[in-house]
Amino acid sequence: MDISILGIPMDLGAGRRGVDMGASALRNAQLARTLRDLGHSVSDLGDVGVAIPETLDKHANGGLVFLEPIVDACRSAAERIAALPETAFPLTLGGDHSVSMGTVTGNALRGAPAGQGAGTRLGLIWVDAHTDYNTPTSSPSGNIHGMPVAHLTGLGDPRLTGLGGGWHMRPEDIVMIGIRSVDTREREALREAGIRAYTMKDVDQLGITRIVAETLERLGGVERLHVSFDADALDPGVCPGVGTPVPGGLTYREGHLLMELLSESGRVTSMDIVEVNPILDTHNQTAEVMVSMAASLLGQRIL
Ligand code: NNH
Ligand code: MN
Ligand code: MN
Ligand code: MN
Repeated sequence: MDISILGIPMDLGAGRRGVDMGASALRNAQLARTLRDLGHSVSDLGDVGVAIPETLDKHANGGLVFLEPIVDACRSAAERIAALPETAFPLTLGGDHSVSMGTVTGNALRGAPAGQGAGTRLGLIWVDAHTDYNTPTSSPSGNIHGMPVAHLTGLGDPRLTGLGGGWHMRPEDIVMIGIRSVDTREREALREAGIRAYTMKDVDQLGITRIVAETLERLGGVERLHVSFDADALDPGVCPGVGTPVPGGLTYREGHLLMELLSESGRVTSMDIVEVNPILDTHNQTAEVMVSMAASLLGQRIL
């Protein structure tokens, strides 16, 4: 496979500083070399430009923290990804999870003639402790990293919902896995939208194998699948370097099994790794675990 790595070193959407260094930590954990050793051809496209928070007015947009610079970074990321050849596998490195408004949009628009809406349908597998389905009005924090999925489906601030030039995700093409922290008004909106979300209770009861089988069946009519992997989906004991740790997460093996089974399906065409915060980490453990997750999704096997 031709893997294209693109960094989006942004922490403007998170409540704590440091996830902007996540892309660097992942590169430092031998991401490219690990994937080359699996036989892939890997090119690192470098980083998208992101504004420095200290140079900005945090509340220039009322309750929406750092809105304009987040829109700018997401737009740059979407443009870079949309321009990649259809055969490339974009592997995007956050940054906080608001980057996914740009990466998912860019992947949805790949293969489409410029300015003419989406190419083939994209399914979204959101691996996260959180559902990230807040809107500016429902969010308790104002942090945009808690809002990307809502905006991808067209709910929220028009400057963020407009990134795809009128394209939006269909809620029925979204599946979430690893969920264990949902805000009150977010829960209502999520139910209304009909998004399938597998909580940690579901992981305990059904197991990853059944969840992946159901997910692939639900997304059966979708040509391409994007995996957006928030490091906080894994248990904080496995991935301590995250800004909003929630106990009771996916084990190391559950994370790998999820990636291995998705890999075997042969249907995943792009991936994000987000929310890796080296400032809060222990000896880059979180970046190393996330590199190993990417390796499992991209073909690494035990035997
Ligand atoms: N739900 C909270 C919020 O909207 C926390 C979101 N934090 C995340 N999401 N890390 O993945 O502020
Ligand atoms: Mn997230
Ligand atoms: Mn987040
Ligand atoms: Mn999260």
